[in-house]
Amino acid sequence: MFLAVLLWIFTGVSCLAFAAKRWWFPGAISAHAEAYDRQLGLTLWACGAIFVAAQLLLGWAVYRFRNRGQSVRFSRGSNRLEFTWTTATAVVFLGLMFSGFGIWAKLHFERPPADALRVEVVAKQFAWSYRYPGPDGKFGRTDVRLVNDAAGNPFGLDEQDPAAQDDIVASALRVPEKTPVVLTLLARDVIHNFFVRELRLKQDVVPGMAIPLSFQADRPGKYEVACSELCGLGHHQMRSLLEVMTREAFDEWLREQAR
Ligand SMILES: [Cu+2]
Repeated sequence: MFLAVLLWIFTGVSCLAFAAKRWWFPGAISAHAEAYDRQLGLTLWACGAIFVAAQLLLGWAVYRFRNRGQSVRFSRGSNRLEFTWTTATAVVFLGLMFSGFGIWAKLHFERPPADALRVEVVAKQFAWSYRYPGPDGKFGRTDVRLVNDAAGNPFGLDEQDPAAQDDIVASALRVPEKTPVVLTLLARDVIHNFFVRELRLKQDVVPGMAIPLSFQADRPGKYEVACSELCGLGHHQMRSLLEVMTREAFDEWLREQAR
């Protein structure tokens, strides 16, 4: 009896903890992030409903078959019940998987528009750097031998190349709101991970690979870019800023940098 009540209380408290949303994600700032949240909500509702039903039934079974001095009885189970709930579980599981897969695939496989803002990102122990092509719209040549952090050249920009001279290198990622952005993620040493909570985006950055990652942030503000792959002793310090700006503020910033 006591155990049954305890189970029901435990179930109620768990539901309340979720319903209160006291410890929840920071607000979503992109359509992808909102779709992702809806998918998570759907998964939580499906799992939550099954969890509550299972706990209530368990409590009921504990209560109903409590020891009242009766003789023991055994059940041989039911094939039909087994078949029904196994099938139902498979349908729910696959349904959730396929609807979630669509959100993931849209982000990673859909081609961004040709006029998307392109930014190169280089990750190294333990900092992020960002490169914009500058007014000519072209990324200049880089050479790994020219990489020099002390001189402010984390990309190894080759100043001999005219296209490189106007490239803008920054330590924060600034993007205009409601604009498609394509990042090219590069790593100089070990595996890092580009993670912005509000975008619900997380992508490994792997040495030797140029990994494209697109997003569109719709809400201006400042958000943390954190490295989300344990990459060494200074991993905890490896963070920078994503600043989503209004179109005018961004254009102004770009002009300022170009000067
Ligand atoms: Cu890292």
